[in-house]
Amino acid sequence: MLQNKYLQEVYRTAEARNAGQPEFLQAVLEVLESLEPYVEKHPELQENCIMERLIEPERMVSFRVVWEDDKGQAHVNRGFRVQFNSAIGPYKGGLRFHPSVNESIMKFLGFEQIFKNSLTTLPIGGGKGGSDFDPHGKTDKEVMRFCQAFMTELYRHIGPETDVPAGDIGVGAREIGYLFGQYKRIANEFNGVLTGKGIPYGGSLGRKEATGYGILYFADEMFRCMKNDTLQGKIAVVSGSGNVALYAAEKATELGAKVIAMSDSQGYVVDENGINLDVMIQLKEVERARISEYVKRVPGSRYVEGCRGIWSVKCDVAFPCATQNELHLEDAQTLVKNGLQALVEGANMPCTADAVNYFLSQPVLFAPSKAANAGGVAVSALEMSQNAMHDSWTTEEVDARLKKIMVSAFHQAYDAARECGKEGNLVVGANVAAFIKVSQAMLAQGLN
Ligand code: NDP
Ligand code: 2IT
Repeated sequence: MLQNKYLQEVYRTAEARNAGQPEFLQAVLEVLESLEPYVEKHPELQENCIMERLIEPERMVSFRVVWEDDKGQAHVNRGFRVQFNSAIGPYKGGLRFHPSVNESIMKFLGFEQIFKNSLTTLPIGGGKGGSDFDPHGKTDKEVMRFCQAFMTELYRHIGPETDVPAGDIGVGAREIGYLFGQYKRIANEFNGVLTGKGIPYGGSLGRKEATGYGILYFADEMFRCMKNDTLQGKIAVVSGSGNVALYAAEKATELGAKVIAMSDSQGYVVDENGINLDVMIQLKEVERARISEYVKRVPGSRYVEGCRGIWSVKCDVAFPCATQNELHLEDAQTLVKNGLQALVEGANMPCTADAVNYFLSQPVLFAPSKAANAGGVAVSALEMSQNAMHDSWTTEEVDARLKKIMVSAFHQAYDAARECGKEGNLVVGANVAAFIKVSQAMLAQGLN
């Protein structure tokens, strides 16, 4: 509950202006609550309407995307790009292709991206985009025609020093390739306008793995500093089986944890021997198959229909890596009852607000997504650097920088929490640390 009059008014206005956008309001409220003590000590924020400006996108475009399927039937989807905040750098953030995409989801993701990008220490502002197009069940040619139609409108709004999209749910290397090809054709420029590109045409080594690996570098530092412990021997559950989940599971295994369950939107698999990641990557990344196929290839594993049931699997560390609000209060209670030691958010805002508050009230480590999953966009920014320099770095060089960035993200959040008198609360810490940098940049740049 907000106590501060100014913040109450900011939130009331936000509710009225953004009615019907629950995900966006959820993300805004969490940030306002975290910032309350800082805002009270800094009257210049109110004088300059910093909070009002922070929650209002600088620009947002919505556009029609018309494409043709393999049978010659036309289809219409809606495309978006939210250019949320450019105080510390060009807009940067992914594109999501999923039937659930709407204005609320675009805006919550763009808003979160401002803070996440600030925590990377790199000069990138916040943005997000996407479409309600569903790549599931489409042929490569259909996906290509959709991406070409989408970029035919988007290209005029983006640029390597203006706004640099990348992947998110439903947008991986295949989609980025088609999007880049169309951008290049229309703009007649080969540049770093997109990240997550294929390695032969300007992609960064390590970008594919970066979000997942980064989550584990963050978790490892958190265990060391806050529990004087490591991930060695821990039982882990990872929801999702997309880009983030697969490489989170891979690095967790490398660090000595045993990942015993993973999911997709239909159900989850449990493998007490530890998920066989060669099989899982082949199924999900190469064959684009359902996760239920796993049990046909790995004896001794079992499949259960329904994705939320994964939180009933007993574990020491849980990594929700699928989507927003996938973990509810009851799931949080079940996990804690089963002995959970840490919850590390891999997806953006995967825990509902009451689940987050419950975890924070328990003796459990809680790593918020805007800090823990910053590794993906951080390596995207490293891809931008390499493109601007017409250079390419080795996997080792990129990985060393990623590790340093994730360790720094943890310490920024941890230290800021302690300075606010909320030691151990990384939600408050991440929001405050990220906000200080962005608000100082906004104040320095005057009213705009
Ligand atoms: P992918 O498309 O590669 O994978 C998404 C996974 O989540 C799939 O297993 C998918 O299952 C599952 N999923 C998607 N929607 C739902 C849903 N409504 N209910 C249950 N399961 C669902 O996406 P990513 O791995 O890239 O993204 C996962 C999360 O991580 C998202 O929150 C994204 O915003 C966040 N993220 C991504 C980054 C990146 O670099 N890619 C960086 C930072 C955060 P199915 O295949 O059945 O749909
Ligand atoms: O949520 C995210 O941080 C991403 N989807 C990655 C964004 C990026 O620009 O690499």
